[in-house]
Amino acid sequence: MLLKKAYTLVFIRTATQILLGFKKRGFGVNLYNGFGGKIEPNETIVDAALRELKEECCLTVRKSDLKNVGHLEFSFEGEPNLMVVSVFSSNIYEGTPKDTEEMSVKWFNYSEIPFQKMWPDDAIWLPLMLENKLFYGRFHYINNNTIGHYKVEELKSM
Ligand code: 6U4
Ligand code: NA
Ligand code: NA
Repeated sequence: MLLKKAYTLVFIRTATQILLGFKKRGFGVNLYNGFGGKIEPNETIVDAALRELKEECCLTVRKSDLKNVGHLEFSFEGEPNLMVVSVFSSNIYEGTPKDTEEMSVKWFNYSEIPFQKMWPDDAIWLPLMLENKLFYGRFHYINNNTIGHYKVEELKSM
């Protein structure tokens, strides 16, 4: 049995661009990603998503504007944990994105997403999100750069 650990991952998007954060420390360091982190005890998934978004890039989103668009699961060779990630997207936000201790923020045109500087699984499921599809993905990593087996599917509902 794998021990499940729950995380959030939030993407802020406009009609033409996506906001990514270049992670300066910790898990996924030196990679661009959405904003998110561990869900704390006594916190709902949505509350955790909004808290991490605020902490990592200083943006505020209303609960009702946050859409759960995907569900991802990651395991790593030789590790007992299953990382379970709820993925959210919003195109309505308040504030101006700011660099923080954890992230340097940057907008990317959809045609210029830096997949070579992101987790390898992103290139597989992120295009579905950009097409406004709902998705499920399960990835097993052999090491931090290499995906072993994986499965991705489009969902009809979350
Ligand atoms: P600390 O450093 O304790 O504050 P915290 O911000 O709670 O950490 P963190 O940053 O370690 O948590 O959470 C990992 C983040 O990386 C989550 O948003 C999920 C995301 N993530 C993990 N594996 C991923 C992967 N393979 N592809 C991806 N995002 C991933 O796109
Ligand atoms: Na984080
Ligand atoms: Na964090």
